[in-house]
Amino acid sequence: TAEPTFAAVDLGASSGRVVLGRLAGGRLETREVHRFANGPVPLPDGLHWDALGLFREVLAGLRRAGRPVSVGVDSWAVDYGLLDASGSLLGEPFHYRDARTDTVAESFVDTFGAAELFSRNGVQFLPFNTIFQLAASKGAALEVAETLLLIPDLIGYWLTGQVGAELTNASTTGLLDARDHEWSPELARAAGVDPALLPALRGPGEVVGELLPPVVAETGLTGTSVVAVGSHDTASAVVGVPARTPNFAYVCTGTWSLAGLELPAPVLTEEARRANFTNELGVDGTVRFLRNITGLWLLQECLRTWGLTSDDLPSLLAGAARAEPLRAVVDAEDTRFLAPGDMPARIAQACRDTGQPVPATRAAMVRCILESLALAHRRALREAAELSGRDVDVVHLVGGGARNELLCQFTADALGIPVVAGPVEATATGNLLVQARSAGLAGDLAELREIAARSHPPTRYAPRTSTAPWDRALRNLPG
Ligand code: LFR
Repeated sequence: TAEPTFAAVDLGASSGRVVLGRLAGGRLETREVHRFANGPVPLPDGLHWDALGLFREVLAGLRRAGRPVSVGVDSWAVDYGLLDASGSLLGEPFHYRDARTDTVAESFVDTFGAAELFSRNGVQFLPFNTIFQLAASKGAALEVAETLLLIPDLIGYWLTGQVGAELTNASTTGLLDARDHEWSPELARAAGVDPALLPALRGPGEVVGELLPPVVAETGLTGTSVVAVGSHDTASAVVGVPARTPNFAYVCTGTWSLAGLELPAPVLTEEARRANFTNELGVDGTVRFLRNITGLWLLQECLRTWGLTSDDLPSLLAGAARAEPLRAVVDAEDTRFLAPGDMPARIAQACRDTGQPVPATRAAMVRCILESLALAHRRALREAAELSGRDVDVVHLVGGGARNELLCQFTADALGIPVVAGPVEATATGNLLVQARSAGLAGDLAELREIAARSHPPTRYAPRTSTAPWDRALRNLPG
């Protein structure tokens, strides 16, 4: 048919995909045309991303994309590539799980002042924030670098030759001023870099540029432009939340769980800082007031340690469903779970440290992980509501975890309010909807969400139990 199509490139920390979408009858029809694995690559100088490999997969996906009007790129946040004066990439980008920021981040905060930093950038303390990665950089690359490009902007540059910094992702760096939404030269200098390294900002919906001739030759696409979307995957995922009422909270699940609220303005109070909340920018001037929770990374790393794959998940989850409830829980925000490694051993140690029984079987371990995530979702969402003075009557759980029935049910049970699950591909959905709007086919955020709701009828999980056992379990967690 004649409806225009759009292509979303969505790069997650464990997998990437290219998804086509078009609006038909007020619904977004989507089709995944390419999916590929992603993950950290250990090199002698630390953990990296295979950025060139990712770009090759992007091209392979676009080759199967038909004739899209535009392409939008989103990915995980904070990581970047450096370009020299001729536009060459100076080394493979570091992975945010690399250990080089471990001590630097804390000493940076001590010197600068935690309260001072938060009052300027409004960002949660995570050791891998771009500002700390830059402060931790050694090597010659930074000395000759002319331009820093966040991952989606790097892919955008390779597609079009145009440089820029998309706003939602820029807001995760810790280098953006939380009030005027401009780069902060003082923060850049504090991180030891020339503010000129940071390219001009651009907002979701703006045209990035046209495909370069080698890209056209490789993909066969002519007349396709690249459009900036909410290039932080979480920004796109929140656009794709099928909320129909204002008092909603969300949990964007995947490698991470991002649990919080959409607000019209940042919460920059001392209480919000102490509770380690972040104020990331969303599409249309919204603020994502949320906390990062380690997420399904806990499960992914267990599978890897056990030599299993996602094919083994259904039987593990069936076992977890039969395991004893709330025998042991861990703090899913503990930074000890950040680096790749033997996750079952770390979880066992965390249980010992808090005087709880160590999960004795794999099924018990999986149950412990899912209940710990549910508890962390509850804690973050209740605090978000309190700190912002918002009521929450429904939680939208989107992303990969939406197909995990136990995770959805436990989250509803722990919070005592309904969880509405889906879409699984909320990020690609939000990416595509912003492109469709840029082409003049949709209106405000509420309308985009209405389209999302019509397109992917979500599954509702009502709380089954009282929250009392969860209240008790919470006492086993530090803090
Ligand atoms: C989720 C996410 C989070 C960000 C983390 C690291 O994929 O983008 O929002 O804090 O990855 O970049």
